[in-house]
Amino acid sequence: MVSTSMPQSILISRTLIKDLSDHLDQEVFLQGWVQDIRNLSKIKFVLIRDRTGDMQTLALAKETEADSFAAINTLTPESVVEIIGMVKKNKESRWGIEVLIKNLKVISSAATPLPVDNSEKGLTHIDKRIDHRFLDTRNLKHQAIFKVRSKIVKLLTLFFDANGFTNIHTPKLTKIGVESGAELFQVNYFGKPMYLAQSPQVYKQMFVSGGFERVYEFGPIFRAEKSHTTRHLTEFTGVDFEMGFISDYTEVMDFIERMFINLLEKLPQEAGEELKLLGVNTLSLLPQKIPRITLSEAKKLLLSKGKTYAPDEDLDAEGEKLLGEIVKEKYGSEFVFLTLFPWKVKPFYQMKGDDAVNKKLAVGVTKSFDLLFNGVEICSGSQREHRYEIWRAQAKEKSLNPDTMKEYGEILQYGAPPHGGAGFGLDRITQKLLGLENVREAVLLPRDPERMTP
Ligand code: AMO
Repeated sequence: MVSTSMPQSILISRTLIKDLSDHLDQEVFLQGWVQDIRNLSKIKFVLIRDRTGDMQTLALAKETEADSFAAINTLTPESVVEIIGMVKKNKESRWGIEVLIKNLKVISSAATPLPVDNSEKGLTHIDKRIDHRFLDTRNLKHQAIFKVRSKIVKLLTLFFDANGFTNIHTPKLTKIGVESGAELFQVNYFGKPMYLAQSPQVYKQMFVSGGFERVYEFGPIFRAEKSHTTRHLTEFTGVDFEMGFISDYTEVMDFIERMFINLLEKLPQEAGEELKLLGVNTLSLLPQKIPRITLSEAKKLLLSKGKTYAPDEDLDAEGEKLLGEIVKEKYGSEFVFLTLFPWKVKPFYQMKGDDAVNKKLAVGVTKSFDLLFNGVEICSGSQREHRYEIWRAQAKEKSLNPDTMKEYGEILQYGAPPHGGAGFGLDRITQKLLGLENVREAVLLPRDPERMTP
């Protein structure tokens, strides 16, 4: 049943739930969703929610307009309503206040039953929640994840900006893929094959060489990997950056370290309420300095836990997890940089370590690093090979034909400064910062080998 009073928004402007306590004993106009209804004969409680919180409202037979009072009998959870009411003190309510309804109008009635349980218990399985994600994000705790994610983007953007980086947008339909091991999705482009971008690697290097010196991009990345894990997606959001005129790959790590410290420091000011709701204290994660250990040192540490690896092998997920625990114990840090990965496991465009380093480690390595956060790789980067002839030779060594990558090679032929950069998974950063079990919790509409909708 819909009340037939005038559109209320004409009469009085909206008050957000978070501001209600500033309006004690005043009439307010609320708009939101119905979270819960308790229907007693003379008193009816309607829990209402907007983007800023939830609030108890109540209707009394004597004080609420008759048609509004009656409308509550047929009200369904998640319907959109408008309420005009008086803010009253109530020591017993969990907010210390409540709103006494004068008029309630149903704007959009929700069908029943709801496909997901949006109550605080929220027992619906994640797959079903994602099937109906727009309903799931009405749960303020779930919504908080994406509000924090949004602030992470803001803080990273500000940091890049403050450090002289230019934001670029590069094509996601491409002709080549350069990430070894990451498979390509082929697209039929008017009868010709193209691929969904596996990374903006070539383009970010292109525009360092294009005179910008420092560039960054937030964008979708596609990987045709049939991985069924809690950290792999077929489409994820990459945070990529590239910086020119570096003297060494460690300069890239220094930059990332400052970027993370800045992020963890500022996040509580930006998303304090959300972090509280999610029970996360990012300041407790704050590193003074992120330990840096070579991959071969990491393997020695893992040996003590019974994990063995060949010298030119990368760590597996179990090794990364174990290493996360060891690092926490040994260095008191949630983060660790692993450096100098074997040439065999890294893409051809990375600069090789010098002979002295290779000899010391008894295996050819690249000037590369991964950043692990709580035992999960959230970032990888390197210094790139900017010397054209060596770049060609390295491609050939990995059985790639440099002549099929002319646009890439050209970047290095007309004056390319020494440069390096890195790529993060925004989804994994959000997942690990908030201590979420599954990366899908941190992605509004995830894509994996099984999920193509909504
Ligand atoms: P890499 O392939 O290691 O490096 O990817 C960079 C970061 O992206 C994230 N990531 C993923 N997140 C979710 N699902 C996936 N399937 C997935 N694959 C990768 C990880 C990873 O650390 N061009 C280089 C980066 C560079 O050197 O600049 C690259 O793409 O957090």
